[in-house]
Amino acid sequence: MKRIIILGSTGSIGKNTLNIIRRMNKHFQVLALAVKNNIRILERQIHQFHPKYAAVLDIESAARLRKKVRGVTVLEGEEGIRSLLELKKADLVVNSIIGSAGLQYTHKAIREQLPVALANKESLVMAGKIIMKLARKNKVPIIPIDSEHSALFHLLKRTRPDEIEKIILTASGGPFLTWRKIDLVNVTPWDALRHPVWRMGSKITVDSATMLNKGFEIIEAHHLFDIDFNKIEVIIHPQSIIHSMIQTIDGEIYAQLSPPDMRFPILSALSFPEMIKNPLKPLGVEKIHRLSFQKPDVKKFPLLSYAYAIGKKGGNLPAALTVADEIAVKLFFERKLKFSHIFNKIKQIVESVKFIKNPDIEDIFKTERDILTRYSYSAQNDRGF
Ligand code: MN3
Repeated sequence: MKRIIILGSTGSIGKNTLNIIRRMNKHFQVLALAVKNNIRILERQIHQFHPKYAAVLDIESAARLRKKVRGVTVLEGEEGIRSLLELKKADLVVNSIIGSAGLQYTHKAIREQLPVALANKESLVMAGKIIMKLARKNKVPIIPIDSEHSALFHLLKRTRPDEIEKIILTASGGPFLTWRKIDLVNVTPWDALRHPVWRMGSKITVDSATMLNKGFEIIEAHHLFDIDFNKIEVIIHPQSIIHSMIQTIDGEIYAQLSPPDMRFPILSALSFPEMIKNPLKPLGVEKIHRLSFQKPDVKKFPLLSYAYAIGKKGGNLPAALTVADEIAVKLFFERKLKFSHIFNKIKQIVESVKFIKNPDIEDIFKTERDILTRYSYSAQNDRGF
């Protein structure tokens, strides 16, 4: 029986994780749940899963929850969430917090030698070098939940690093794949939120529309698998059936296929290093009539090549890119920034940051704080989970 802590349990990945745990309660047990402020859903989750601990980032919401639930210790604030990661009984933490707010908890979990099932890609985008080095030193596995990286994690198990010619990250292309560049100027948040294949949170859906999500995933893959940027390729695959591929030096290509349902990579992360029989219906290959692929249009989606460039420069710039995107997406939702101006806004913010070549974790947090302060963006209220 694995005892699991879920950070961000009321978000899309958090709910899918609980869905899997409910179906597989012989294997998994919820030890603690943490949320930003959605205590209405958290209360239901507490009644259903009986965790020993809960943590709520928002202090007033934590106080309200305490009056409503019994038999569960309710902690509060960032400190409260961090203290969950010190629980000696925990076997795994699922970090599904949204955005840069998730980094500190990934870092803390690894310091506490707690294995991490990582849905918060920002942790690796912002501080991949630091996180991976610490994980190696503390012998802590980081198991990706992001579907492409989950695919690669399994595909790469059977090969040596020198056998890899390249890895091929698939991308759905998002809602604007077939739109003309000129029509992207007047895109509304509503247009951007209509993702054709995946049902996800709103931030990642917009990132998918700009394709910066794929840019982040390139940086994530670079750190997670210690693979050169030049060996990472992106291919558009609108059906999202193949979640990624690897090409070995002998010219073979290996692919991983499953339905576009996050519960598949979640189950595989929860059960690692074991493999457990999946209660969900697997892909019926006989029902697939078409798998198509095309090269991404980097003119239409400039953030994709920009993310490559920022990833290669490294240092504190990928962290700046992450935070700049959070600000730009927020402005877009507030209708203060046009969709077609997201790229320039992000570029402008990243270029204003002082470059640090070999940052430590404090430099990363400082880079983040500096940008947020400049845009008077409140970390407590606006971000995460
Ligand atoms: Mn993905």
